Amino acid sequence: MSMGGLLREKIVRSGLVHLMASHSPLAALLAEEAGFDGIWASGFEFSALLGLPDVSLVSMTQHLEMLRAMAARVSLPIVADIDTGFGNALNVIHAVREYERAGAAGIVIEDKTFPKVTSLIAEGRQDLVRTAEFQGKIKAAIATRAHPDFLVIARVEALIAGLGEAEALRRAAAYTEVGADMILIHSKKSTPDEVESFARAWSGRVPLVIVPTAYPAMDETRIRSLGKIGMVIYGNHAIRAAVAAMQDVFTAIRQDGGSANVEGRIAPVEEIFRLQGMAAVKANEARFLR
Ligand code: SPV
Ligand code: MG
Repeated sequence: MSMGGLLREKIVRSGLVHLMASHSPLAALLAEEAGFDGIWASGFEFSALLGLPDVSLVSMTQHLEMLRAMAARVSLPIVADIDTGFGNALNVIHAVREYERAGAAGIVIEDKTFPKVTSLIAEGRQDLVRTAEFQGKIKAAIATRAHPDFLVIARVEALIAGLGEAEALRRAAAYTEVGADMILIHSKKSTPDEVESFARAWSGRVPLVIVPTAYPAMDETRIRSLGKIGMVIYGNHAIRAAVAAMQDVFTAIRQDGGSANVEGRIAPVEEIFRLQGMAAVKANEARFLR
């Protein structure tokens, strides 16, 4: 079964799949071990990993290379965050070919203008493309995918842009009309109300995807109770966890003049060996190096 098929099957079987953002194969591996259903190849996380803002600076090639490296280390389906699709519908055609070949289960493409500005920033410049132009991008993605199970998820940024629920619903319906498999409705409100209201008003023709970063009160019980959401993405928790842990440990080492005090709260080196697959290295040494 294709990765897209695997993810679709999980959605049908459990009603709701949980994806964790990853910026590296190691993060993806940890998400897999923690029991997530899939990986979100987040543009925000990968930009942050490179020390860059999430404003269309990272190239498709750079992102693809990381996605391939992740796909080589985990067996979970990976949904690629391809931002605006790197240009117009012609760029989307190229991107879909490349991401599907790289092993992605699907893509999320957002209806902002290129270059985009990260969604959760306060007072960000959030310009959207015309609905018809974005429909063209969705159609291009669908016409290009080699396997019909490859998920084409349309991301509606109307709430992020402050255009209101009616415009968000209108765009979501227009994207579904041309074949989008799911609608990602994004919100940066600090409570779930905006997304819950959208979900209640949504026809339910295709399932919704949400990224409850700004409104963490939206837990899985609350998500399931709406009956319209098929995928939840924890959009930046890997990089935020990593940053908080590194800041804590780096500061302590400088303050304490050594690393003795942090030993108990960092992973033992044996744990890193395990994640790196050193057991297989040892077994192969015994088998082949004699
Ligand atoms: C990402 O993780 O890159 C996303 C989600 O697109 S957000 O940063 O909330 O826009
Ligand atoms: Mg993104």
